[in-house]
Amino acid sequence: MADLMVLCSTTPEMQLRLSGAFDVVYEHDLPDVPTWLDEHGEDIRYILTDGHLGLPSEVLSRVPNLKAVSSYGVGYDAIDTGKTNARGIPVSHTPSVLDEEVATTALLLYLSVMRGFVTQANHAKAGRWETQGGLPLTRSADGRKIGILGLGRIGKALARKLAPFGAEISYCGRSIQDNDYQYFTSLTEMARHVDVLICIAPGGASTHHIVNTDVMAALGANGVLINVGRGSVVDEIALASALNSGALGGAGLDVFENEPYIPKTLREMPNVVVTPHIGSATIETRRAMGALAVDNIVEHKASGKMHTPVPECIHLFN
Ligand code: NAP
Ligand code: 8YV
Repeated sequence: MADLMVLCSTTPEMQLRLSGAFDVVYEHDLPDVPTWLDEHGEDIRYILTDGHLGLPSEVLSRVPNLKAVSSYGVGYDAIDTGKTNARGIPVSHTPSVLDEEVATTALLLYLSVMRGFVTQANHAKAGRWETQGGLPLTRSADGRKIGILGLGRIGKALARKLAPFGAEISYCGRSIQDNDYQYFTSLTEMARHVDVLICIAPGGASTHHIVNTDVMAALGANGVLINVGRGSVVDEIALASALNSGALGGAGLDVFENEPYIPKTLREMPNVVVTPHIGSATIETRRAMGALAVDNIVEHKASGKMHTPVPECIHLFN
């Protein structure tokens, strides 16, 4: 009788530990999850998922005895914590262990867009340097004004990594913080002030499309937008239009509104660098995230506690 359902992909290390603590059923082994749950859902006590898959309502509604959910990732906008809280089910995620990796991804996108790195590399690899000569000059990534939307754990790691590039950092969020960076309450005002806007804010209703046409216009024709937070934060249609018209100078995107779909216009523009949601995707960081995701449900089974519950469900442990 399986007591743990795994919805997300897992590493061999995670599978080994899970099999020692639970009777595991993997979603990918089932021809049809809802049909299987209609028969066995009462036995499921734990679910392991990730930030992409979240907790589908057709799963949650079929597991009446669910005790806890562990998500293999820090962003949990795909999990309806209102619904899980209403049933007294705690949710955990994997904060902190991926900060440096995701910040490095943002930095790579920033440097790539400013220096036209992907276009330049493709030009050289395709042998076009010999036949067509060099490409136009690019823009320096040194000494720029950079605005961070979402100066949280990852945003702070990114600000630190930008310091050696002489970046002048400002940030926008719901609250002012105790640091030396310049704070903006208005995202449009910050966009007007900076050369580059880097988004590392969570998804969800409160951030949906907050990077809109006005924000892109404020960044301007030489402005650059980088998004490593969630695709839903940026109005993707407005972005394609701003880049097409030249109202915005360039973009570096790791996250998209309808992943894994990336609009063709964004894929084809030379001033846009796209990556397939690889912010945390290294062996080392996924190992740390996997260990924490497993620790959370193993601990819950042993003691009823979790190491890193999401803030919305902390009260369930009091
Ligand atoms: P965090 O420490 O909670 O930081 C989130 C920041 O966003 C905070 O500074 C918060 O500041 C700000 N924020 C939250 N809601 C906001 C709103 N409505 N308007 C403006 N700012 C808002 O989270 P984190 O660990 O740094 O992770 C941030 C996000 O990165 C995750 O939620 C996830 O979506 C994304 N992520 C992406 C990847 C990837 O592979 N690309 C990997 C990991 C994480 P205030 O509270 O002051 O508003
Ligand atoms: C992962 C992420 O790709 O942690 C997050 O919020 O977006 C990424 O680290 C995702 O959670 C799947 O594991």
